Amino acid sequence: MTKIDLNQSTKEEMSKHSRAISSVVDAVGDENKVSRAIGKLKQLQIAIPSWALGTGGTRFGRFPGGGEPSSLAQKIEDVALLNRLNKSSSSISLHIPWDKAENIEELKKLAKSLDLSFDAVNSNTFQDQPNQSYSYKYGSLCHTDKEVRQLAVNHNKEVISIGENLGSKALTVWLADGSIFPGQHDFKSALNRTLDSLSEIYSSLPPDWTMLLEYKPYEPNFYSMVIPDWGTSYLLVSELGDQAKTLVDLGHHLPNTNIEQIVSTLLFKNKLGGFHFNDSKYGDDDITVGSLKPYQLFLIFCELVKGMDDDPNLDLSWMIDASHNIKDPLEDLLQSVEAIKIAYAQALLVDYNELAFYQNRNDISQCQEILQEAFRTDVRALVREARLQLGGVYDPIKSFRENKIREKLISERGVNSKATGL
Ligand SMILES: [Mn+2]
Repeated sequence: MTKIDLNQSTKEEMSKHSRAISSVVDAVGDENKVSRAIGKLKQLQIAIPSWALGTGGTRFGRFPGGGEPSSLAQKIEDVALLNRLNKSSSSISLHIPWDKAENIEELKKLAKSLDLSFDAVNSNTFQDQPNQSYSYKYGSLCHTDKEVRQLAVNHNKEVISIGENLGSKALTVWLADGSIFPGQHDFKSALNRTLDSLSEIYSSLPPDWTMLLEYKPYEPNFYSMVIPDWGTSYLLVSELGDQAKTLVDLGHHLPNTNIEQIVSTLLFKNKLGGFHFNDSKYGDDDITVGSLKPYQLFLIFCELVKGMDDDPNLDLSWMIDASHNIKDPLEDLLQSVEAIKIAYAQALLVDYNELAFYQNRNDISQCQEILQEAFRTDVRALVREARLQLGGVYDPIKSFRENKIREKLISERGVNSKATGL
């Protein structure tokens, strides 16, 4: 890997930064609250999925940029670069079989040398692999044919054992299973078969692992999905046991769904397992986190902050799940991580006792004032301070450009990319 040195922050940047910190302290009026927020921001690490490091695409086309990783080792190196810049991306989430590697010990060594760990492992039963004995054309865990279901179950078990070797602690399951036409599925039987298959996978879960179950209302199936919503995921994870939790992918909702309320309900029943962050206007658009609906992201984080305050042992899995069709993937990931941290910082500024006081008096205007006061506070200096304290850079995107990181990757890896995944 090319050695990349990063510029130090300039004097001007640092003095601008200290003025910005003072102005946040002024606006918040409580220095302890600000220090506490910086401390919490330093702890939040967001996993980077291996498939987000290359340029994505749509079913119509793909327009790759240069210097994309063409091996798992290069993907790990890219995550290490992100982490050097923002100090908040210290783990990578692998997707099997896209990231299946022969040389696991070497990859573990590489990750360790770069201070990275392996986050949740993701199974894939939404596409057929070369020479696969049965097809997932009509579904996987829900399939009418026992042999297809067994193939999908065994794949998930294999993903768990790969993850165990890597030091992962969670399996994420997203099922494309569903039907395209009315009458194609008997809903109850398809759900029942899915539960049976998931139970078999769950029984192979190591005792310190979590199974994260996603949901999605449509796509690739357009009439019905076997797990279309949080309620169905909740039903399944409740049946499975304590180690199974629901995973909320922000893009897996119909437009205008109140995601923060879903988060609160799952927290209430201790069934929230984690997040896939992205943003969307219509469906699973997978665009940069916070680029469209930053207020929604803030409201979600308000529920999370309350949940984490109620249960300090709450262990959630945080990952970006976005696709970058026309942006530099690394810049896009830096922007996404920054947006998550900004929303978290704003949510940390809310005084929830004060909010509860006004909620109990039904003083709705004051409730809105409290939330919007926090949302409208410019907290970027807090995010920056947390990053600088951890040894990250002043401005990740600026650093990425000034240090010509993409140009260096292109000269090392070439212009033509063989990146996998969407
Ligand atoms: Mn997802």
